[in-house]
Amino acid sequence: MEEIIEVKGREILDSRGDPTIEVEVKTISGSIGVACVPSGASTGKFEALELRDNDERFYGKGVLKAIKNIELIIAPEILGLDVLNQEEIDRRMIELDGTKNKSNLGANAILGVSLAVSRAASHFLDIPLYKYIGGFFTDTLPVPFLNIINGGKHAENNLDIQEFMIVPFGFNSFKDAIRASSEIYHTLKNILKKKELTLGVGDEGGFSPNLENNEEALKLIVEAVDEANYKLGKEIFLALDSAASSFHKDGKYFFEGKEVGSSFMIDYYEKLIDKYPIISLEDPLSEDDYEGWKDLTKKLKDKIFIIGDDIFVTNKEKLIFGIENGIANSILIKVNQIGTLSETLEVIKIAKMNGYNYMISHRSGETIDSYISDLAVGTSSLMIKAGAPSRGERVSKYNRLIQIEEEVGENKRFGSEFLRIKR
Ligand code: 2PG
Ligand code: MG
Repeated sequence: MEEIIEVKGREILDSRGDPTIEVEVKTISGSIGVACVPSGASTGKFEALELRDNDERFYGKGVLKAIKNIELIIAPEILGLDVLNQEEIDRRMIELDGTKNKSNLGANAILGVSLAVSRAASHFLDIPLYKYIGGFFTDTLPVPFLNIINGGKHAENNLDIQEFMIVPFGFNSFKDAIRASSEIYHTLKNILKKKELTLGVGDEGGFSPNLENNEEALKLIVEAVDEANYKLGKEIFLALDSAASSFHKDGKYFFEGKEVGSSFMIDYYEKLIDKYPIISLEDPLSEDDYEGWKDLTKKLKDKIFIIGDDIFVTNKEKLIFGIENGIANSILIKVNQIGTLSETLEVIKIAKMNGYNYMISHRSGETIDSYISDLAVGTSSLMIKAGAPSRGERVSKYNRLIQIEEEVGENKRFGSEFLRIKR
């Protein structure tokens, strides 16, 4: 038993310069856990609610109400509880809030406390966070998905698809995978420069040029991989997050200047994956387009990871609905979509039990907190995405994984699960 004696919240800035919450939890013998809350831009309709002040400060984006909820409502309820009892603490916060989407206290308030509690617990036990989450034998590093060209709501350019990622899994270690990614990123920069395209970046650190169409982004990446002397389809694969809800309205997709239906989009993706070594499609269709998702899943489920983000919002009921209806074969995991560590772990367990893969993910608005890196190792996740190999709030995640790899030792299993996928 290790009593919680203090819970404090403070308003800090995230990578977009908007306010977010940092929480500090202290225990009786002096262990401290600090955690920061991320924030999305292309958010799913059914995500847990991020409580904002909506007043004149920060153009309405202040989080003082959520901090007040932490200090005046949550703290009195959990002071004196055992910091090691994560489930009980999370359950109490969920009950205190009393709503389905945490709109009363704010999912940002609840999540900050939940994550900080787990960190304080790991410090008290003097073990790394990934071991606290996953047990003593967790030792597998996830394959990183690095978003090197940004579009959609994350950039001011004309690309409809939000994320164009490289997936370096043909390497012996995480460290080597990151080295390759960084070299490709810099080669891509040179290519853009030569073509007199902008070198400006989007929210996740990837370049954000205006291009003729979405496929051009893939062509540029292919060129960069080649010029950096890596083997496409062997060492480096590709992945997309379309975030398709953001270009879908009234049952239609507004894609590359045309108004099209889901069958057009499915054809488009089928052609792309025939042409390029694409290993996953995230949110290829809108969160409302269930029939389209079923169709696409039937056609592509044995070839690639089909990852549900906005359609599942890290929510148990939504995932179960998806499993029962043949929607996707993988789920994106974002802690702030659901709001507590315990519920996040429960969703991952359901995915595992049903043969769904899962990818741990950052948000487009981040801080330097690398919690998700420990979460990925702690849950033995095959995959993590944390943006480009550039900018502090992105590289903090990759750098933490480099540290963890050093601790657990390089591991032959790095990326090996991917090899099971037939292409
Ligand atoms: C996504 C995420 C993270 P956002 O769509 O997967 O890349 O973006 O945080 O804006 O929802
Ligand atoms: Mg997404």
